Amino acid sequence: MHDIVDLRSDTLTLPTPEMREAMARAEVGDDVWEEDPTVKRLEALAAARTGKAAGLFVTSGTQGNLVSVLAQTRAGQEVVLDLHAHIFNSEVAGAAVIGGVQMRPVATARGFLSPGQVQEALRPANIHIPPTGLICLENTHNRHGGTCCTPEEMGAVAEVAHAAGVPVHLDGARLFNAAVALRRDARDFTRHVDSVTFCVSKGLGAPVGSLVCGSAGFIDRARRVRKMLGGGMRQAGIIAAAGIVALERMVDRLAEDHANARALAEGIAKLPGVEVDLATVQTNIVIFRVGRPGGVEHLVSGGAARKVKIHGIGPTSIRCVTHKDVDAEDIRRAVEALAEITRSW
Ligand code: TLP
Repeated sequence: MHDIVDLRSDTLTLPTPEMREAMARAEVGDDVWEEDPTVKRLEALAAARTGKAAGLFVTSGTQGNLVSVLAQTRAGQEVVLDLHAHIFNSEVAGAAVIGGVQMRPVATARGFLSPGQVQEALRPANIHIPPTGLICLENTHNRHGGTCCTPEEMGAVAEVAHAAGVPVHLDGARLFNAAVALRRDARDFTRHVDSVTFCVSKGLGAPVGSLVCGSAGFIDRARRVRKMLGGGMRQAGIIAAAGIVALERMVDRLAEDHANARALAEGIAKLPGVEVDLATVQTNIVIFRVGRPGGVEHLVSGGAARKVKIHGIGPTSIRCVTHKDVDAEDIRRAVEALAEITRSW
């Protein structure tokens, strides 16, 4: 039980005592010179966990995605992705600003492009038309409520892209949530893609950082792009040490977050004036709709007054994210707080 139940994001997780211990003890060097042994260990571990040849430690999921897009495209190309993809909506148009690529968003049912949609979006060779440079997938899908797609679904999409010579990037900020939820190895998902970003700073609890993984050639290019973006971090082993603990110790427990999200969603589903699609609650995110005008603000401020922090993500939607710093008792308190607010509607 915690004093404040903070459901705004899993990015709010605090490092564990074991992480702080590992950070204090970390052996470090200048990582731009590729001389930080702890960063190298984390990169090798990330590459192994995703079945790729090499890994690169980056500052954030946003930087990981940007580095991946820039390392695989050139200006004037088009990137095909879901309409609600984080890369399209929440990364400040970095790929367009810095990489000169055009985004081609496609509306999908659960956040996942189908093979047919990818086929349709691929551009023909024509002097007027921007060539397709990359397909981006997101698993789990944040804005669709933490939904997962299976490795087989990803494979079918990648097959279409690869047949056209187009690489595939996975924004796997919450890849391990998908792996735990579907009881599959992370490599089952990543074997279909050319590059992947995943975050150690979200549900896995590390204070900072994400990993980009792919072939050795891709990582060489990505390392150069990271430097261009100002992401050469010198004695970064201090933070990489926490990332190692995150990958070694914090993956399996994500199942608890998923159980808590389910309990939260079931509690919310019983409240008047709100609507939650329980089928989308597959991992640690619960998105629910509030029909009443001003209802989102009312719930967010009423929750805060009861020490339950939730996050409005639009005029009629609220997102709650479970994580290691929220337990089953906190979930009961959150449901009770929301019930109290909706009783007085
Ligand atoms: N998501 C954050 C916010 O930016 C919305 C959150 O609280 O969920 N891909 C996906 C799917 C993400 O959800 C996020 C972060 C990122 C990339 C970017 O990661 P960071 O925040 O490390 O740049």
